[in-house]
Amino acid sequence: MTAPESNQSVESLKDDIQRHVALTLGSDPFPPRKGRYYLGLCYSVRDRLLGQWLETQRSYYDSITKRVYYMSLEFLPGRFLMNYIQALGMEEECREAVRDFGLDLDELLEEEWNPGLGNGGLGRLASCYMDSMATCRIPGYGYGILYDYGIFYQTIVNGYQHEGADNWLRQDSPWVLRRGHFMFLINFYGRSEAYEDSAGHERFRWVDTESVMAMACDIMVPGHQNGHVTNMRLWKAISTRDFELEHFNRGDYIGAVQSKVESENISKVLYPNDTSPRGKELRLRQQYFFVAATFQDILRRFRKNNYSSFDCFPDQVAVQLNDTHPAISIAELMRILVDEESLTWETAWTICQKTFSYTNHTVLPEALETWSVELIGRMLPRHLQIIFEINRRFLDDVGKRFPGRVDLLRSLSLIAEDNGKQVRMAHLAIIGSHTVNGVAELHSKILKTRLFKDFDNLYPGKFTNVTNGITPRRWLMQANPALSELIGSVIGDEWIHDLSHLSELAAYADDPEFQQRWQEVRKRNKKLLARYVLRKLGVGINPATLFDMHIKRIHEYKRQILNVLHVITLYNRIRSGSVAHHVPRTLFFAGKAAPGYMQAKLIIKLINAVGQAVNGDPAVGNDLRVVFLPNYCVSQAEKLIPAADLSEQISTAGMEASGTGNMKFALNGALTIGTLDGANIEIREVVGEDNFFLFGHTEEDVHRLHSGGYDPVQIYESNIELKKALDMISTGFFSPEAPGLFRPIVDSLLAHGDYYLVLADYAKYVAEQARVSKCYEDPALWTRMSILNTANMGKFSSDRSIMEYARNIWKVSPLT
Ligand code: B1H
Ligand code: IMP
Repeated sequence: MTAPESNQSVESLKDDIQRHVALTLGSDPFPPRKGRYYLGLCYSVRDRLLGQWLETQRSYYDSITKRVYYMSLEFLPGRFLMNYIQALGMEEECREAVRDFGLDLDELLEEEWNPGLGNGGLGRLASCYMDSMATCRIPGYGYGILYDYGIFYQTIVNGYQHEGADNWLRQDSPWVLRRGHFMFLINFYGRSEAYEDSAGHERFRWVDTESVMAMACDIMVPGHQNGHVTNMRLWKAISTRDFELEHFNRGDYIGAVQSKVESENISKVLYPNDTSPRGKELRLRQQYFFVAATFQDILRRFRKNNYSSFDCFPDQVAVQLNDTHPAISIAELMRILVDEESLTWETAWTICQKTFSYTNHTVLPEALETWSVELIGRMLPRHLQIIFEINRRFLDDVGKRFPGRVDLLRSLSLIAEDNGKQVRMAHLAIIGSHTVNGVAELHSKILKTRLFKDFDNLYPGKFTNVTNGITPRRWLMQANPALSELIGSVIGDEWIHDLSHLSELAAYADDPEFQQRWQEVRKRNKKLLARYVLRKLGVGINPATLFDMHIKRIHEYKRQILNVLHVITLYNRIRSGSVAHHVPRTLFFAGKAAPGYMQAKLIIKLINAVGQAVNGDPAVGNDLRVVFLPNYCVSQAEKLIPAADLSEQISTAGMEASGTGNMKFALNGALTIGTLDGANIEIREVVGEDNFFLFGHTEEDVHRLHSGGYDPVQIYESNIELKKALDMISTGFFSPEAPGLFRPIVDSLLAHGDYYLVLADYAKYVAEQARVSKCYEDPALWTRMSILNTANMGKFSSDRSIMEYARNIWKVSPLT
């Protein structure tokens, strides 16, 4: 069903675009208008992929293959149009076709809204993995929720973050295929009722429930020029007819419509990951809604193969839990197998454990999910019973293996008792899975030796590591066409599906001619970004300065504040003339703060306030500039990263599980200044110590300092530059209209113990930044380091990660 060659010619593409403008959109094709022709192009490209999608889905059935279900409450796919065009290999045709209409492809691409169905790294990782599953031909699906409102739209007003609603579906998306005929019934609330079956056994059923329908909405995810198109199925909540009828029959028309609207709220909005979503009833409803719909779909497919028993279920189905957000799946599959399919508990449990695997993405205690027993009992009464039974059997077993160890029972139990009874979702996920993985070597080690030490003792071999990766298609080929072309001109294009080929670039690291071309590309990217910043912010920046970027969610552990202290230090040095000459820098900050995270929002205000002071000070001139780009998203990252000289990866050691932004920068030839945290460690290993700016306390140091004896005030008192910077913040230098405005930031560092060890790392950070400036002054050295970064990043392709999951965890092979 692949479109015949002739179809892809420019002329037929043009015909298709105009046909869609006229017959799909009902618009006059003349004169050609950007918005309409953008959609005409979308539909024309979509047509060309749909055949491949159908064929791929059919091939899963024909080959009776094991399928992978990647369950994630978040996806951040970024814009689709260019991704589809490049997957089909029709970029040149598209450029020419729209040019013939007097339009520019790059401008049309900007018409597309970013689907913000995720918070940050975890959601973007899920999308990189979808891309790699398609490119590696792993038979799999992504499952999630089609939120009407994605992550909020950020604007900066008077230096403060403002949150706006991201109504991305207002205009319908050409990429979302709504399957209106494809709905599943999802139940909530009610009660669990005991009854006796015909054989006289006690059994349970879930009755008196409220229900809502889940409608399937599909988005295609194509592999790179391989004809394989994977499906991402996102559920949308639709009210049930029964629900409405009940009210209508009572003559309550408005009540009927209102409850319809309320039941559809389930898929209305993505939760921002702040203020631990703990206790938020709607969030648990979202989780179960998506889990229950997904399992009905999984079982529908499984049943199509007419298996005589469920024993072979794990040979057909692998389910990956992207963090604990879908962990209620374990209780749901048990409920289906025991209550509906009448399997014994033991058989059902074996099937569960063979089916699930769980990826942990964080060790921060406030981010580990728990749900109150009260809430689960009310919303999912049968599931709570099942969780209690899983726990009873589990603790029984532990008790037999370790008699007398009450402490162990307490630490391993699914139920935490200290803060009212809470279900620990990570414990459920660990017990119900065959494999648990962390997302970078250090993170996986912390899981085994600290966070889940007792589980690791109990289940040797269950814990493992799969270091995260990123897709080279979006993060090099699409985001950085100029560098891709330069790379292609010397080593060919094989890196696009085998990133290890980049190592061939190392041979050119010292070649003056290649170095010059490398510099030209980087300069060009920086100019493009300067133009974008001018357009967006009205701020002029100089592309000849060192572009220093800190772009990620705003969080205290990511230590934007450490960077700000360095900026203030540079500012003071420039003002006092205490440096002989300064290497001019432009600091880029971008990222969203969770709406309920006050300290993070104050950090945004501080960055902007420091920017205002620095940028407006004539004594500084061009030597230092600070810009905060509002509304960081995938498309903005694609513009920023290829223009970066320096990548800031400065989290407190042990706190950033992996990071993936760090990989995107290094792949594009930026150098990293970073701590020994998350994947930084592995990046440094491959790019080489000499090509990485390292500073800061190690994870073990952090652990030791947290155990006692750390005194930030003493550091403050003994470091003149640090003291000055902090005093300026606390006494209102950057907020003359409200001198105490930033006091909470300084208090967290001095009065409240500096949990993130900002002061402990300050001096080493500033010293390492001086080394950065020195290296930057030697273009041949810097360029060599930059080339070697790109050349050595092959390991961090998400293709490598996905093949590790496939081989070691899912036990699936690529389709041939
Ligand atoms: C990561 C999250 C996360 N870890 C809770 N945990 C959420 C937790 O909405 N919530 O409730 C949402 C997201 N996200 C990130 O995962 C890590 O911080 C990164 O270090 C890591 O690179 C990324 C992907 O593994
Ligand atoms: P699903 O994965 O069951 O939702 O099916 C997706 C697509 O796969 C369908 O639209 C069909 O094109 C194809 N398909 C579904 N069932 C079968 C089958 O039994 N044999 C071959 N192809 C199928």
